[in-house]
Amino acid sequence: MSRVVLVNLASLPMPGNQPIFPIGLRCVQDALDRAGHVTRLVDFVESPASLDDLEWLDGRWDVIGFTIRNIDPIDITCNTHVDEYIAFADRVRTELDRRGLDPVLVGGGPGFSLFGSLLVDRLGLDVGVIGPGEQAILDVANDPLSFKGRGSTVQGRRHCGFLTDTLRHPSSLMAAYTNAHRAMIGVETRRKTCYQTCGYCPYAYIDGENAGDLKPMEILAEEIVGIHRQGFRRIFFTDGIFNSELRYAKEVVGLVRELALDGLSWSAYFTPKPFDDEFGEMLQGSGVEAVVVSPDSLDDRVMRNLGKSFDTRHVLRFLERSRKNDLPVRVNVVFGGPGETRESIRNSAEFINENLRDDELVMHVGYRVLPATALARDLGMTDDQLLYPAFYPFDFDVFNWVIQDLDSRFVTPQLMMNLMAGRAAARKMARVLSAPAVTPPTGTTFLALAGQGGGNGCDH
Ligand code: B12
Ligand code: SF4
Repeated sequence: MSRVVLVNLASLPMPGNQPIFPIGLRCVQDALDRAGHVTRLVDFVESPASLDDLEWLDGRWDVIGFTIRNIDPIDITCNTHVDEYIAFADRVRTELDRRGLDPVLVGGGPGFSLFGSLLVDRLGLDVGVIGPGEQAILDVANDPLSFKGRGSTVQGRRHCGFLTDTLRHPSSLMAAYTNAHRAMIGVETRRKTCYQTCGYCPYAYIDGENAGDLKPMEILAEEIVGIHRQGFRRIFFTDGIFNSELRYAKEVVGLVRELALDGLSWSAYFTPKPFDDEFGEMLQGSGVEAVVVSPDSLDDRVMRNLGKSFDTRHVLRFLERSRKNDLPVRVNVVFGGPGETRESIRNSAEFINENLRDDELVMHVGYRVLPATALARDLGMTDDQLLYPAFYPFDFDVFNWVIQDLDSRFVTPQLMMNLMAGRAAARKMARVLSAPAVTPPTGTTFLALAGQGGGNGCDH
């Protein structure tokens, strides 16, 4: 039996951070608890004082686990969170030295997984876990000393408990997060890597090896009812794509409808394909708050460049079905992708002007390049160069073209804020030093963007 303290670094007060309920860390803690280890979860939203006094360090822990959810801030104009994580880890290590304590330090989480080796090094950790954490943390807890001083990462593995164990979160932690305005909690339904291959997306890498496990409906029902009982009214199903397996997605929607929990609403990332009439009809009245799709561009050539497995015809059909069933739709578009030109912006804007209602467009400019993606490979950039936000090179005129081409009804204060944030982030970035492996379309003056600052325009 080991003593393990788990620290939610996503709850640190940092510019551009809005902490959300730490479900990943709770999965890890639940696995440890069930195996008989002694655990404590430290969350600075739940107990802000723990940040100042670090009293939890006195617990004679064998293992300290840190979760890093986001590398990049929500606000594109804020700098990275990495410096705050490094400073906090330094502080913890200094305090441990002062107390003569030497537990094994472990890192994990989705943001951490993207830059595992770099972060092990920069945070001075003993070991980092890439992907699902339950089995790996059990390995560490079962024999902490064998992980001391490794300075490397291990790959997470499939966790069978996902199929059998109901997650029941502690009331005090739940209460800390239900207090937030319009609080939303994540719920996992599947452990399955997304089958699509969007060029900017690292999900397959983050999710790691998994057997495509689908959570049984009775366990999902217990989790949702428990969450509702503790006061949450909004849930987000955390799948890469909620409806990539339509049959299972229909079961989940059927379950939410059947539970009919008072005031409960939900959302998720959807794809326009597969999406049939029956699914559209089921969604109506299910409490779905937003059917979010991410074509990212509405120009077929750029969509192909991005690696999308559907085109504008599928988006049109999806919109028709949504209209028929009165579904609240959100369409994510990120201008400035590979091969974006004056003409492709015009095509996308035309599609938007003709087919979207005023409140349906969510728009950003600039693709944050992440490790283990096709964009990173195209640019030949190393993880080191990507740790501080770097954008895929795009023509700076994109900002003007978007304003020129979109109907004025879309040029809202929110859209202007996104554009200004994108511009501000872009200005802060330096020229890429190494010559990118991509050839920009002729006739465009590309600004090569990399270096400190910025953020990601796209979270899916
Ligand atoms: C669902 C989701 C959302 C939902 C969250 C809903 C909610 N209330 O929970 C919404 C849409 C709100 C969202 C928003 C954002 N997101 Co998001 N999101 C995701 C997504 C798809 C799944 C995350 C998830 O909950 N998974 C399920 C849980 C159970 O898994 P997990 O957290 O990964 O935990 C497992 C392991 O990581 C590991 N683990 C976790 N902690 C620890 C600790 C230790 C010690 C160990 C050993 C292991 C370990 O074990 C866990 C169990 O197996 C991921 C992509 C992905 N595939 O992971 C992006 C992702 C996490 N998001 C990301 C980003 C950037 C954002 C935003 C900043 C985007 C924006 N600009 O607005 C915001 C920030 C939100 C916030 N306030 O923090 C990035 C983070 C990396 C980065 N680039 O910084 C990701 C990775 C996507 C990407 N672009 O690559 N997001
Ligand atoms: S962006 Fe969405 S659809 Fe594309 S690969 Fe990633 S999870 Fe799959």
